Amino acid sequence: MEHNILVTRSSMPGFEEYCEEIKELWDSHWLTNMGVKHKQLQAELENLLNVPHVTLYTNGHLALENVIAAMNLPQGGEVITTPFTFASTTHAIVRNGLTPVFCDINAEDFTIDTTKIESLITDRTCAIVPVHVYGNVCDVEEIDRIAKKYGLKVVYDAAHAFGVKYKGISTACFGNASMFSFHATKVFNTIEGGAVCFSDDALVQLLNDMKNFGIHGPEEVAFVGGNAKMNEFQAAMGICNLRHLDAAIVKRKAVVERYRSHLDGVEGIQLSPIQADVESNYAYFPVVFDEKKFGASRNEVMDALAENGIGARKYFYPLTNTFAAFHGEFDANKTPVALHISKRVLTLPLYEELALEDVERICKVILNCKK
Ligand code: T4K
Repeated sequence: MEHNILVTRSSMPGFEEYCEEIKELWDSHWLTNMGVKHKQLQAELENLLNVPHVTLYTNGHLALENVIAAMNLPQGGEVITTPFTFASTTHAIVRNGLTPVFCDINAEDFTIDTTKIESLITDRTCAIVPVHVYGNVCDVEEIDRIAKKYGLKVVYDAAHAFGVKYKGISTACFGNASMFSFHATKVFNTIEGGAVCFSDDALVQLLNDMKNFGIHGPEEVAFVGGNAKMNEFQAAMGICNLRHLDAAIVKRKAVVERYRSHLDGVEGIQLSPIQADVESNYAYFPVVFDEKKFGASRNEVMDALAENGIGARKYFYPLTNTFAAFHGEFDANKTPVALHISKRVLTLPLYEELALEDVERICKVILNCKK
């Protein structure tokens, strides 16, 4: 019986390395509330990403919720975003009392279709929340042009795009702010965790207060904030994992190249493009199946993989604009490309330790489905 393969597997440092990193926490008894590890990781990330400011969070979702709140948008304002994403993106908008307006994605790299943004702008539009889905970089130049023309804020959901560069610039540097997820399933993890990256100095204190109950000083609580601080154990994990990030990306690249060598050019299979001017982090490996040409549907391929102990996932199906949570408020037919892709996409296993022989095994099962 061959071993099971899950869709991903957390990158972890050596046990000894992590123990060494957390040793001083036993001496200091300082476990959270922006301690030394938190500050160290923040400084390392500012340096690595070449961005003026990084604020660390207990998870990516709260990072996104907080930074959207920090944009000071009008209650009920409209925020243009895409439905082809994890629940977090849409929820962060709605939980801020804002209204998501869903823009379609483009069929090539699955990011927001910038040719469709302007027709969605009304006098209530206040922001755009695009998603660098799978680590594919959005058309940041066009988004910047539109935002400037209409006076809109831009907050990128860059949950998948840590370590990705466009024209040599980190994805941390675009828009008013970018959010990264450091969840266990991401290219770089702090167990759970997240960050907001930005250049506006005025946001530093605001974001720090927001993630700490609105406490502005020892005797001043300036507003009703929540609690979203990254703790010292998370930060220590990040410090360790950062040392191995480059090596992890090299291994992921080899996995992706092996997948491409088998699946690229197969009739009925569409792969994510290799984007021009982009340094990838090889975060996800989505495959879109055209049943008519391939001879098997996405669901049939997924079932065949499952029968062979291989856990592929439907990231991202269903679309967020179809969630029961929204009681039919949105019409997914207005985002037809996203709807089409979400019914056909399958994300294959990808992590740094995935053996190339396992990639061979996965591709064999997929290609055996072809009729
Ligand atoms: N925006 C976007 C676009 C996102 O994709 C996400 C998160 C966010 C925002 C919010 O960021 P966070 O608040 O999560 O930091 C996973 C992740 O939980 C989630 O972080 C991620 N996106 C989403 C795309 O995927 P599930 O429900 O698919 O995870 P789960 O538990 O099924 O795990 C998937 C596989 O990962 C498992 O089969 C094995 C492996 N795994 C999982 C865990 C929990 C590990 O190897 N170690 C682990 O600790 O959501």
